[in-house]
Amino acid sequence: MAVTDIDLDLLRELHRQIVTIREFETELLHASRRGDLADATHLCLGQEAIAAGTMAALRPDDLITSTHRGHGHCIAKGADTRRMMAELYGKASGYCRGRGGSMHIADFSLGICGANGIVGAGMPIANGIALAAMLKGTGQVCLSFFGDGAANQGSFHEALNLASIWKLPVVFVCENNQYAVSMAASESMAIENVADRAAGYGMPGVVVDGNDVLAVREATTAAVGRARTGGGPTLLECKTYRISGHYAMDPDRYRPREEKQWWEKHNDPVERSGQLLVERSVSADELTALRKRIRTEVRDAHRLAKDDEPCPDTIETCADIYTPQEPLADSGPVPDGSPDKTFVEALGQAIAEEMERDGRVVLIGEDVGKRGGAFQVSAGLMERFGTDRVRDTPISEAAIVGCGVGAAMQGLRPICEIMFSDFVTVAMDQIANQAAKMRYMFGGQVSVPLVIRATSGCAGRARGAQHSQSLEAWFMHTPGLKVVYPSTPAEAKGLLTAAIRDADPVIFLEHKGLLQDVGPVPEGEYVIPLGKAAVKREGADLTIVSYARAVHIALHAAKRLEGEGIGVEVIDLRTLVPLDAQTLLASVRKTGRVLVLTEDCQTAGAAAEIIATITDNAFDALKAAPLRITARDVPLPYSQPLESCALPNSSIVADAAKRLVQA
Ligand SMILES: Cc1ncc(C[n+]2csc(CCOP(=O)(O)OP(=O)(O)O)c2C)c(N)n1
Repeated sequence: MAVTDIDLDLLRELHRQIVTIREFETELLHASRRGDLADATHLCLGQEAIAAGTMAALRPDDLITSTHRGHGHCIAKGADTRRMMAELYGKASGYCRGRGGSMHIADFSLGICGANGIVGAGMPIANGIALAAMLKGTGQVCLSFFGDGAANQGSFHEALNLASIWKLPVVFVCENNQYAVSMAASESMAIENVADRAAGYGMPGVVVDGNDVLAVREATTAAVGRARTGGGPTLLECKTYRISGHYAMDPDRYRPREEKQWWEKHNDPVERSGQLLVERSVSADELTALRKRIRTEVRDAHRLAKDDEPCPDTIETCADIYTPQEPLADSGPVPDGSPDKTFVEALGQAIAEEMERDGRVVLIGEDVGKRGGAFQVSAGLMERFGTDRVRDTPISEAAIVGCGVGAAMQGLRPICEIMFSDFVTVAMDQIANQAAKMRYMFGGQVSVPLVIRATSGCAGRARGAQHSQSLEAWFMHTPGLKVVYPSTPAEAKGLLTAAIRDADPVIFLEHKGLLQDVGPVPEGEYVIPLGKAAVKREGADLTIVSYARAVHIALHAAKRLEGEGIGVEVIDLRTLVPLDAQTLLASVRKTGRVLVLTEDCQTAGAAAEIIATITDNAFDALKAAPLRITARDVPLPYSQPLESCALPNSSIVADAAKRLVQA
């Protein structure tokens, strides 16, 4: 399209945005050089036209995920530079109340669904955002920005594939500034263009001059139009160059000086967009005045943020990790006459009832649909609720969980199934860096009501080290997650129902050794609020604290000890985060002796944390040092005798309990 055909006001606006980004980033560069700013400030100098050009193709309610180099995206999407500056200075009036900083600016009211400090992480999340838009029928499109370096991350490949097969309304925008820190794109890829990879995922790949704002706008308009009308994703590669170092204080010795100078002198987006206005008879004086005005505005914003805005109150240090919510009503004991069900059936019932009750609940995972889940938990749900809400995925754990994160942020209630908890390793960034941190990092702007279900523990079926591990301690160690691990079919139903209704990310572990257990399960709505332990057996001499299958080992040992005149109280924690310290400590105060039993291994494990809670709060009540019986610190072996030797059993527990009572 010829420049004469473009609305002059639009050209002015594009140039204004480009200049604003340039002035903002230049101001930050100077502030960093003076030592005023954190050095993890990544500037997008030289890349401004991509932000302005892409955003000009969007509706105001369209959405974006951004990167560590995301100031320009935020400004072009309408963010307030004063609040951005305040965030960069860690001030209370910043976008994330000082908790996010340069790499985590978000404004959900403007559709800025978060910049991201993890290279490549935004793309799976964008899929979830787009999925929510698609299922809600809003017509929104999500742009997901990333760099040439990020195109070598697994998350890129998983996300593009999933977006393509699900025809999600997303546009993947690669800002190819030709370097990932010091590594040139030509060294990190064996092909010329990132966009060439689109062919492998069955979507259009488009290369555009990223310093030509109108070309960027035109290409984005086409891609957005395609996405909005059900045509699916596009990979849009904008070729550009960052004219500053990787971060503000980067000495940047790895790029030829002449190369930098060429881009600065001959391909500067500010000059080029200004030239478009000159061609439309806008005077040089007007452009100079505009730049001066913007510079003053940016400097005022900077001064205000640095000198005048207050820091957050330290009382806020631990705010917004979890979402404040009304406590759920406890359905109470299992009614007499409740029909017997397996653990698997109880889980399936909880999901089905919640899907029936709440149209926002969707199930995502490998084989969850046609096959009914690896363990048959979701059998029949695809037929009942349709393929929109029960979604089979490729084997792409990071894409599955990332999709859940994005969809949850946009108001769905996704349940992501990971077949075996051992496989969460592949999705751990999305769990620990994204789901767990979003709410806090973005200053409480957003909640992530996501359930990640995974079978866990050892079923005694010789599944070996990569299908048997107990990984609850990893999740307990991650602020922002809740961790649930039930021991009976009824509790599986009640707790999963509560997990799905919870506003925060919940890791819901299903012990493989319990899946075929049978027990009474209430019909209809049945809720056990998270964070409530159960006293499974009362006793006066010793408390055994446990959860999941180990509870049954504890009960077995307790029964044996009863014959020997030892009264054992068994506490089933049911939820590890939040931990019901009240029930735990009340029992310890009553018996004065405690044994913590887990199938988790010992070092830095769940048992250590539970014991620390006891000694921190009830040391005075203890008649003997607390004891822990755990799995040995080994990857679980395959051979049956070895596997048994690695795990606790009721004889070991009973013997230890006797010693403890006699101590
Ligand atoms: C998963 C991950 N690995 C490494 C880093 C450190 N890191 C931050 S930015 C960056 C380079 C990213 O390059 P690219 O994707 O091309 O974006 P650019 O910085 O060029 O905008 C690296 C390696 C990170 N933040 N996250």
